[in-house]
Amino acid sequence: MIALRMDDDRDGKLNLAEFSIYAYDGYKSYAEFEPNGARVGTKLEKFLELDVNRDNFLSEEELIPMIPYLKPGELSYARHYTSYLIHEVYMKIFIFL
Ligand SMILES: [Ca+2]
Ligand SMILES: [Ca+2]
Repeated sequence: MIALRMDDDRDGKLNLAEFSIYAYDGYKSYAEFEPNGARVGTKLEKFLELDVNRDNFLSEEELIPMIPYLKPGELSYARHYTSYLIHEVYMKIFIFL
């Protein structure tokens, strides 16, 4: 879904260049207007923060925190989808405990 629109080299993931071009600017312009003003990190800081498995690429799963910034028109959908995924993760954690 989201990654594919931004995935210039079509490897299914975003590298730092693709992230910078397609995701970071949108993130930055929205994040700067957030009322509870979290600090807006640099491209590299944000990229490394999102790259949970440290393979230097962002998968669709790793881009989930960016969805509200990437698709503002679909914010309610994104929120719903994210809370669904969070629920799924909690259920898996619960099962493994
Ligand atoms: Ca790519
Ligand atoms: Ca990664």
